Amino acid sequence: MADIQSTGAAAPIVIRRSDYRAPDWLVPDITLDVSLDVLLTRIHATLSVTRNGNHDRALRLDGDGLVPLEVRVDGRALDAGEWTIDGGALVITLPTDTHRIETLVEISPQANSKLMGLYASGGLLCTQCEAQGFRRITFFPDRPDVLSRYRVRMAADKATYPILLANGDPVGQGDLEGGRHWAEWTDPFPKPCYLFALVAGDLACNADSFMTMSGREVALGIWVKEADLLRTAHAMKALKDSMAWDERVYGREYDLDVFNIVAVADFNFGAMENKGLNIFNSRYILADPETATDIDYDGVEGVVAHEYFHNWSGNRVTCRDWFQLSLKEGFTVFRDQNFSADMGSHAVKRIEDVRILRAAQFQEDQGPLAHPVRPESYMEISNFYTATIYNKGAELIRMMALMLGAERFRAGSDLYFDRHDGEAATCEDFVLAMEEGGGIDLTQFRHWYEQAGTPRVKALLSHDAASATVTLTLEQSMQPTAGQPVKQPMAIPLRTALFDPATQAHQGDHLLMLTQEQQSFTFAGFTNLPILSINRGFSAPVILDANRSQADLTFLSAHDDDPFARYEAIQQLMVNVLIGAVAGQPTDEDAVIAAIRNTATDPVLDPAFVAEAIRLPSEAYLGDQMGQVDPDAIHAAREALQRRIGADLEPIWRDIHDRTEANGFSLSSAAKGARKLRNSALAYLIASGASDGPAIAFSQFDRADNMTERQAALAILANGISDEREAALDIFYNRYAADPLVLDKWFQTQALSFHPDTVALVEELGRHKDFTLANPNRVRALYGAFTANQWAFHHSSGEGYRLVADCIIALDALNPQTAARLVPPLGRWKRFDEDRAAKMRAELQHILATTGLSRDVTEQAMKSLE
Ligand code: B3K
Ligand code: ZN
Repeated sequence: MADIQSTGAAAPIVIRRSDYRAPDWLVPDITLDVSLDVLLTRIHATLSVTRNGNHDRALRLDGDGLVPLEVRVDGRALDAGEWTIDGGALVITLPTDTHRIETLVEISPQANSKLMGLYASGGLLCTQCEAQGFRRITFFPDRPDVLSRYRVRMAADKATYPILLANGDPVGQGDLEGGRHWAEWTDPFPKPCYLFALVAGDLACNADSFMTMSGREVALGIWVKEADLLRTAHAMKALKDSMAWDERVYGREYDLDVFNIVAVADFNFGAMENKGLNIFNSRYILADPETATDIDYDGVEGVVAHEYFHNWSGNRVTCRDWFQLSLKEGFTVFRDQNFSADMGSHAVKRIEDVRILRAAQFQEDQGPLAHPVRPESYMEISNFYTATIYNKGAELIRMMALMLGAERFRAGSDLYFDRHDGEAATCEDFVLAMEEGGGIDLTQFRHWYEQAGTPRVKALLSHDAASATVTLTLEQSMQPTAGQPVKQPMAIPLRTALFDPATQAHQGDHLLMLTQEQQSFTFAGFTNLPILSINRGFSAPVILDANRSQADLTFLSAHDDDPFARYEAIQQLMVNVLIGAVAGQPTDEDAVIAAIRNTATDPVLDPAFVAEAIRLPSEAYLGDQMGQVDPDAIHAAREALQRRIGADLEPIWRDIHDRTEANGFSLSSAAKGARKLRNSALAYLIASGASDGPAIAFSQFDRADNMTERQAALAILANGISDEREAALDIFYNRYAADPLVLDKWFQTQALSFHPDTVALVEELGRHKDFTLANPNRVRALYGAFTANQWAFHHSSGEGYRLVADCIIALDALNPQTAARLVPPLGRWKRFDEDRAAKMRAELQHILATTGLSRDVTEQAMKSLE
């Protein structure tokens, strides 16, 4: 901490899980009367409040930047001396146990650059309240365990805001004087204020309907700008598929008469599950072949499902406090992952999800911001919407589902929903429901919620010829993390199979429970040493060290019947070669080439699986495998291996590339898989150094009838130096300059590129006329992507760090939440050499020295220096 004492940033207050106390006052009902205007919106709130328990504490209504213009208790206007403002909150001492409180405030949506609370985006007015944005709209106990019934009346100029939407069901509307109109909505389901939403604007609707399993008709609406209406079909299909899936798989039915989704251009993250009125970042709603890649289509499907599933896992059963965030997020990610798997390929979805987990969550665990799935403390809750809460949280649910089996898991989830419907629950409530409903003891498993860090598991297989047995010895360990120097052994479910190399078969999948620090499992009936396939399906989120030979990995890469394990074997072959090359050791590249040839030419395999399996591990993932990350050596080794794979197998890449050219666009799994493989083949073909490579890539770029192929070709060209590169970037820009979501791709592709001047190019793009800090998507497309480009971001000059730090400082003044998300890459300094580490720390100190720095960025930067 010595480093930060010389800076201007004061340490924000720490909120602790152990300090939880039930709310002093409840608010069973609230009425909001909102007179909307982009410059000045007036909010008149009426709260019925009831004292909770026997105490004489004052009523405390959170507020952030609000000034009460009027405060009334039971109809009587209070004098200024009868209330106080404390840390933004309105404090009133009340004589009896139930009262009616009225407040009047004015706020300016236009001046709201934080995009929290009520703000303006592209001519619309919309809200974002999770986690603590409602206090920027009106005075209220802004905590998730205060559940209220809402009645919302909005009034606005009819020409500018013809559509007025809020949570629940519409109950009335009409015209007013002066060209204004009003609409009223009520939501019968009590909800925490973080789920409140309203939208006003000139919106067109893709209207549809869904018949629930009990025969109720729900009116569905996806609201967008008129010009975007044709791009909403995929989102609507995803919504209807999700509704049917949640009925079929979890027995959960939708509960209101309407379900609306609105797309907005300026949004701090992906989307928001407000009751009956989801608000989305437009990138997760709008999709057509010309502008969206297959990954974008999958993103739309997955996020629409995720937000819809929150209606039960999050809204009907919500969180008691923000330490329980993974209760809704981990579970809902698990649900959306399984939905997407059911809609497409289980094998490929699992590989993609693990890739994301390793890239984002494993990195988090290795750094100073490592925290448990259920954190013990925070300064700013917005900083805890992390891969640990979301993706590792989902892995916890997945492990429970695996240990229980489908039927008992369903019994557990039924019990959870039935028991806690209408309540604000805890992670412990979920685990208890799984224990009771599923009939399992999860005592030791609870460490997964408590302990930060990724367990490491060593596996060693030995054979005893005399008894014809094999023994698998497993050993687990966990690195200390901030505040947790010593870790308890975890309960780790490992799906395992033992292959007979002669028959290429195994005798079945075993679910081994590793519960001790060291543990052995013995299997009878083996006359020879079998080949170990372990952590099949990535049954546990651990780092495995099975130290298997190249021969064993080669065998598994060809014969493992678990697709994830097969993928993993090929990846491990590549990692071994690349890490060896970085260390200057002799490496067995032939084994990698053989495995790739074998996989790429196997006619039985799903092309989407092949594309995943033959893809080289990312530079960041390779860095994670090293004691100290050497970005330049990793880059050089990976490029060299890619060249070699490209050149040695060039005819295969040409063949795949030609063969997978489609006539006409389709979104079928087969067509998506073919595009994915085609793009991988193109990348290897270019890497081969073939003289016609850039021309082939340019031709794909030029002729593609879809964004998946066009953007991939652009990205491949952007990595090199060629006339085709400059031409393609120009054409792309001119063709899509009017489409913000596609222009994001133009920025992102350049920020991710391996062009030698990427750092300077990113700096230049930051000054481009289309770059703006006001739009979070644009910031993420340029600077977010750049921090993911290990080689460029960690350029030895330190210029990459400077660029990002300057962006954080400038953005923090506008939008702290999005600024804070850019800090963690600078916090990974311990993983790099002294020179880089010193430069990263210097930038963190530079950030902390900024006057008026937000709590969001202060927390991230302070912790990153520790
Ligand atoms: N619950 C929101 C995330 C809110 C983030 C607030 N900083 C979206 C989601 O996870 O579904
Ligand atoms: Zn969520």
